[in-house]
Amino acid sequence: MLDLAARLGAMGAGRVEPNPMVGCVIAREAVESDGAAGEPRIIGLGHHRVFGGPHAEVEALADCRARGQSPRGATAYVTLEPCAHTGKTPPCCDALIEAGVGRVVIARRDPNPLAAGGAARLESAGIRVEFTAVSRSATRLSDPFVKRIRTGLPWVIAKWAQTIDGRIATRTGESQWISGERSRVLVHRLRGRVDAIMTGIGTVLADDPELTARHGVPRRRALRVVIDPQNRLPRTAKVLRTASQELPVLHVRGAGRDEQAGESPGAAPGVSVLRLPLRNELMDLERVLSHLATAHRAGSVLVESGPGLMGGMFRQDLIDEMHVYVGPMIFGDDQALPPVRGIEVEQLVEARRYRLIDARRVGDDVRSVYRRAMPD
Ligand code: AOF
Ligand code: ZN
Repeated sequence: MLDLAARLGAMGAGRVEPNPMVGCVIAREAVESDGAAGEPRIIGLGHHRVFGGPHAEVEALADCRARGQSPRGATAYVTLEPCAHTGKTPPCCDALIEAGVGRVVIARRDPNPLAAGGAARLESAGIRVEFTAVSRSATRLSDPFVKRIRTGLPWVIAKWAQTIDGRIATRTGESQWISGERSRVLVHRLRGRVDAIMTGIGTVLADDPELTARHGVPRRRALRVVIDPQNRLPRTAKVLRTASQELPVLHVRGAGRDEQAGESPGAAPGVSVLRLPLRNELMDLERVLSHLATAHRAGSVLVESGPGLMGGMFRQDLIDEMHVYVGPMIFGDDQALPPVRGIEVEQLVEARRYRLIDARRVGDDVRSVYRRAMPD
């Protein structure tokens, strides 16, 4: 039931953030004629659809009623602890209490101090409450939200396409296309769900990408961010030429000796410049992320870059999730570009480790999704 709730909740991706994706299933435990517990029967489904809209629990209760079913005595399975606060909507725990549900099964506690406490309130109303980690997908669904509440940083997804032997471009920098068309459609969809898309100056100089979502209707418009410590971004770059109020660009560059750190409007409409002090010619990437969170309310950032910036992100341990596309080809050239560079590893114990969340075939490619393990 929680797996199903997680699948429902995930449908809110790109529409609900910075609030959590949340799914809810209401089911009634059937009792067989001999008194034994039968298969639970689903009587209501709901998920948080849009930022500011009704929460998952309220949607699921409404679905019960629309089906002519009473939630009285039934079990609500929710991916996140029902809220106890009046935010943009009234508290979900009160809605569940009023509806008379008998039991609430929850995948994760709400880390948001403003909304937490729902479980205790349900219990004091006589409802049985169980927390469980049995459904990994239900627990993981709120990882981005939990990270933001705990650290103030956005959820960071790295994406790249590589050959079977792990290269993202030939020695001359050619990379179009290692992955197939269907993979690229998925990437455009992902671009349409994040708040910022970040790349490095190397990629801009080599590929001149536009970094926009060009498949279907994007759910949100990402701020395009170019990390350019030495201020080499040419005026003619496509990211700048396509910049507008609706499709903004943030040019992040090193602050000169007597320049102040901070963001200011750039030369063209839709372009702003963030100046940050460099340390050994390098940018403090965590500072960029926290700037994106505070000044641009970014809850999610997609990094699509070459090995240099990617290496910096991994070195500073800033990547939460990876989407790796493997196209069916081999270069066998050690001068070809790797996805990540600049980290020294002598022994396996030093390797950064991730969990495989999903692997699937996409046309002739394989897409693997990895995540860093999150503390509960
Ligand atoms: C959601 N959707 O399904 C649940 C949430 O500002 P509000 O009123 O929408 O409340 C947002 C908070 O409510 C959020 O930070 C989280 O702590 C809690 N639960 N939020 O957006 C939901 N169940
Ligand atoms: Zn709620």
